[in-house]
Amino acid sequence: TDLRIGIVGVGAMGADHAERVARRTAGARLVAVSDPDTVRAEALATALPGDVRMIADPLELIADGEVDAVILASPGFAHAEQLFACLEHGKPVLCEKPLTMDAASALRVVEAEHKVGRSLIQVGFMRRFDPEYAALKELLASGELGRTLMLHNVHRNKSVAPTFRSEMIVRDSLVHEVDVARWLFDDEITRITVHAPKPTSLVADGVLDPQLAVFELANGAIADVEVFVNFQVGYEVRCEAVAERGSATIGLGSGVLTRAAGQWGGAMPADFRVRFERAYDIEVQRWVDAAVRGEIDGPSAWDGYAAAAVCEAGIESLTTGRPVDVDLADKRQILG
Ligand code: ISE
Repeated sequence: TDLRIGIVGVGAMGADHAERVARRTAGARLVAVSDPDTVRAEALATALPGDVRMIADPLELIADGEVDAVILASPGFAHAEQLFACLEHGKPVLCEKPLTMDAASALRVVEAEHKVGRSLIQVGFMRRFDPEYAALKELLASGELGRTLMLHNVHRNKSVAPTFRSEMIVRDSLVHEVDVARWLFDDEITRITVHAPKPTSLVADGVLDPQLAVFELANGAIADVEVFVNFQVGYEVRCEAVAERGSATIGLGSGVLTRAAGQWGGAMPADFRVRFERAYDIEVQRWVDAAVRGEIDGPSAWDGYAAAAVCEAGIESLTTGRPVDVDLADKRQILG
């Protein structure tokens, strides 16, 4: 029997996941959607195949007896309460990033899950499922290039909503590279510095876009990230890992690269739903398969917490201009 899934929040990402679950995830069935914009949710429920109910109240959807598992694609500020509800009802949940808005609330989520005694929370750091990132991880882990010394990352959006201010750029965009760095190095980030040049003239006063972040890892490695969410051209995510005996770059062109008439290049995707479509498909399929077994198969609540702790320090660095040490709880003390 199919895993019956309810989706909370059907904005861009939630609607994309709704399509995915309803049409192309094996062993899963979309049974309910929820959104403060009930008209939008109702329209989506009607348009999708199968019997999809619109349940206005997200907590009601989570508690619903017909919902076996939940995808949270609501805004970050709504996550904490909804995650606690999923834990209370013992429901597996794939939670889009950020896990919560700050380190303290994220740690409370980790502790509450630990009390339940089962891994119910997986965080939507989908890059880990992107075939290019996965190949990069495998190459680095093989040791073929020696020890990895540095990462250079570029993360650009075509544009974002005006509500996407400086802190959101850290918490909602840069957070992906926080996870990528922790994952590729299999280590924690101990210090972060976030610089900002004079902003692009295309954002409102006070918005620091682009930003340039530097992460220092416990093992002595360093990662830098340019994050620029109003790049205008298209969506672009690149990562170059520099190791002792070579470097490896991914994200150079997710389509056909042409060389002609003294130029080279190709098309650029408009946003992450296009660039990471395969990653999201794999992420959701593996989450569904694991949920049926009562497990998770991807970034854990701890990973979401660790990222929140780095982002919180990053926001402080962005405002002070100084490096900020990351205050991370002792994993063994929390999880035993
Ligand atoms: C968006 O919320 C995402 O999560 C995307 O993956 C990221 O690239 C983008 O910058 C965010 O706006």
